[in-house]
This record gives sequence, C-alpha cells and structure tokens, in this order.
Amino acid sequence: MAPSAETTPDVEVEVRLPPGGPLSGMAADVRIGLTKPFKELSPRYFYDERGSELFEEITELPEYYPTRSERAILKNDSAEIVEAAGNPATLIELGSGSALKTRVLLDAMQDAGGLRAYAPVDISEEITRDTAAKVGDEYGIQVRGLVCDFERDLERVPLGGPRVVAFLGGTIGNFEPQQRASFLARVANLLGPEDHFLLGTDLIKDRETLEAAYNDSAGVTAEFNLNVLAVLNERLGADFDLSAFEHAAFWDEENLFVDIRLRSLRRQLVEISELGLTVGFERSEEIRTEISTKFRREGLEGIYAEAGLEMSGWWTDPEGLYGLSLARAAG
Ligand code: SAH
Ligand code: AVI
Repeated sequence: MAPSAETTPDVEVEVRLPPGGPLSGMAADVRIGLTKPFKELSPRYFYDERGSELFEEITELPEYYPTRSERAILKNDSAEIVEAAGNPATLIELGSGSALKTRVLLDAMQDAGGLRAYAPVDISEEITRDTAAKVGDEYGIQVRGLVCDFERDLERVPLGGPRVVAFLGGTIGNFEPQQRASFLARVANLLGPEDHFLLGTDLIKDRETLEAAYNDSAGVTAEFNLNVLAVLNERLGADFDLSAFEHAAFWDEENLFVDIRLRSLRRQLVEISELGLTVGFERSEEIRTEISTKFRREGLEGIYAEAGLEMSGWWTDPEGLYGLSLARAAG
C-alpha cells in the first residue's frame, strides 16, 4: 500500500557541489600542502565513503573515549540542554556523519515538544543521504540535508528558528586556531537572538589516555589515517603506496593538540598525475594529516568571546573527559 501523505517522510538532501565536485578545491589545496617544506593535508579529505566507515569503527574502539563520553553527557543532560537552548524547533548539525548520538538530542527535543526539523550538514554525500533518510523515517519530521564543505557554505544552512546549531564529536578540535576563530565568528553571525550553538569539545587530560585514543591496538586509526592516501590515489590519480607509510600520533602539550601524521618508511617519489606533480619524500619524512585540539573550559570561554559568542551552559561526563557547551551570540 502506498504510504499516506502524513507518513511520507519529508526529506530532501541538497548537494552543493562547486563545479568539479565537493572536493574541487582539493587539487589546489593538495598541491600547496604537499609542496610545503613541512608537508600537510587537510583532514576534510579523510571522509570518502570508506573514511566515514572507518571513523564509525573508531567511535567503537575501547581506547577512543570521546564518542562514549559525549553520548553519556547527552544521555544524562539532553533535557536540561534543550531547556537551556529555549526548546528549539530546528536542529542543524554540522559534520553530522551517522548522527547516532544525535538521536539522544532529537529525542529530548521531541519530548520537550519543540522539534520540527533536522538539517544534517556534512561533506560526505553517502552518509548524509543515509542519515537524512533514517532520521526522516524515525522521527517523521522535516529533514533538510546539506552536502557541502561547511567552511565554504556555512551560511546556506536551511530552516527556521528557534534553532540550535550543533557541532558534536570534537570536530572543532581538527581546526587550526585561525581557522577555528573565523569559523566560530561566522557561526556567531548566523545565530539569531533565539538561536544557540551546541559544541562538543574533548578536554585536556593525561598523555597516556590521549595517545592511546589515537594509537588504538586494533590499528583502525592507522587505517583511517592511511585512507587519505587512497583518496588522493582515487581522486587525483596519485600513486601512493600505502604500505610505504606508517601512522604516527603524539600529544603536543605545548600546542594542546594530538598531532597526527603519516611517516614515509623509505626515500620515495610519488606522482600525482592530475596535478602534474612529483612529490619527493625522505625516509622518515612526515605529512601532518590532522590535529585534534583538546580544551579547558576557561580556554573555550576565551575562544568564544573572541568570536562574539558567550557560553551559556557547560556539561561534562562523570570522568571529566569531555565537555559540551552551549553558547549564544554575545549581546
Ligand atoms: N558528528 C559525528 C561525526 C564526527 S567525524 C560524531 O560526533 O561522531 C567528522 C565529520 O565531519 C565527518 O562526518 C566528516 O565527513 C565531516 N566533515 C569534516 N570536514 C568537513 C567539512 N569541511 N565540511 C563538512 N563536513 C565535514
Ligand atoms: C572527527 N574528529 C573529532 C576525530 C578526532 O578525534 O579528532 C577524528 C579522528 N582522527 C583520528 N581519530 C579520530
């Protein structure tokens, strides 16, 4: 039987592809990154379909506490968070991925009676389509997915207020300080007087716990990291030999980030045919592929203030491993 009008999920996914695809800026960006004296790649390139799957596996690893801790906070405090956010009608989620934990927040919004719409925003098309369809089915609400680079298209996030813009998982930690400051200033600009920003941040803790989370014994994080080379092979016609690189991750206590790199196991040349570029690597030379910054509450308050935001709520898990904060545009 055909579903009735009431039960047909109201789900749309917009794909905002710049000419040449979601990663069309990639060629120029990779050229710049791999021709620097200290080579680097943006973490946004991790997330092809395989990369998204590998990240999901990471979230289930015993050593990777951030996802579990954030879920624990959401389970415990979502009702209070939703109330503090003024019982919003719309949840816009940046870097939504599979949005598994987000269900806890959606449940609390539904219980409070405000929930009308959800907008997952992510660079990975497959996972965003999947998330949008599933949330549409499960909640029967309006779902407007947006596949884009949130650093390019943040201002295009859809739907009416009052809104809560959530950025979960600690993904803010993957930004460089400058990039983070301008991103947060743009978020502040986006917020109307009734809107709130809900941010997940991993907290500073002992080196052992931090390094274990990024050097898991099953080697999934290593595979996730190396997958970025497979993305370059696939999308830019590069000939990286994945077995000629190894994963490295260590806590940098001066910069307060876990520094995640790929290390060349031998002296080698890599061709990137679509760039017409040959990249030379010395033995043990490294590419930085990601940083994962950790925070303290006071530091975050300062970061918010510089961006024109003010913290209006703060929640942690019982072990104090992870923080969720609510902010609004500073008056
Ligand atoms: N929020 C989820 C997923 C975190 S993984 C969680 O808490 O588990 C980071 C997510 O951000 C991935 O789904 C990735 O595809 C997305 N992402 C990374 N860089 C992005 C960018 N520049 N624009 C949009 N999405 C991005
Ligand atoms: C998505 N982001 C918050 C993860 C993190 O912990 O910084 C990405 C990750 N990289 C290695 N493991 C997980």
